[in-house]
Amino acid sequence: MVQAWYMDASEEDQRTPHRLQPDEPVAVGELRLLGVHSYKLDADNYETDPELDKIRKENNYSWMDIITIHKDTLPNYEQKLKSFYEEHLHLDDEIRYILEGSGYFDVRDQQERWIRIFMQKGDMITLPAGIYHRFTLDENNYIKAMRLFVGDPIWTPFNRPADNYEARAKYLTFLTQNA
Ligand code: KMT
Ligand code: NI
Repeated sequence: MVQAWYMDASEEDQRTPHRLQPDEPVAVGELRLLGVHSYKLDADNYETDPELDKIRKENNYSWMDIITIHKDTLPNYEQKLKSFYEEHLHLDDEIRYILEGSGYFDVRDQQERWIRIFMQKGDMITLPAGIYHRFTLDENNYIKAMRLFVGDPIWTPFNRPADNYEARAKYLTFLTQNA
């Protein structure tokens, strides 16, 4: 199961775990209440994995590509990392499946506290449209991930504040239904 925990308030290096002391873990059931879903898949066989096929079919994830985030492979590496870590939302779901390496997706809970989700090989996650979130590499500085999308991808991030989009209103309604 995917590991997640509440973050400490330290502004230091974004790539360190930022666990609270004592540790305050977050269970997958709590993530689900935020609309965040996770799966564990066989990343060694992603090209032929029937489980991945099933998830793609059931959710209409027709589009996919693979992104490798490493200083030698990603154009505008520093700039992109900086923008991934700005708090933002999208008008569509963000779906990522980790094939190699690792990193952190941070999401806000109902009380605006940051939850850090540790994503490593075999972990797939879906972040709902309208949720405020961000991404960072961890201290290994490397991740290879499949990006999935329903139809033609639109990656546009809307940095916070972005409260006037319908996707945000819909997401807030979804949250109150779980409260
Ligand atoms: C995004 O949109 O934040 C990303 O693509 C992050 C890297 S995917 C592991
Ligand atoms: Ni994003």
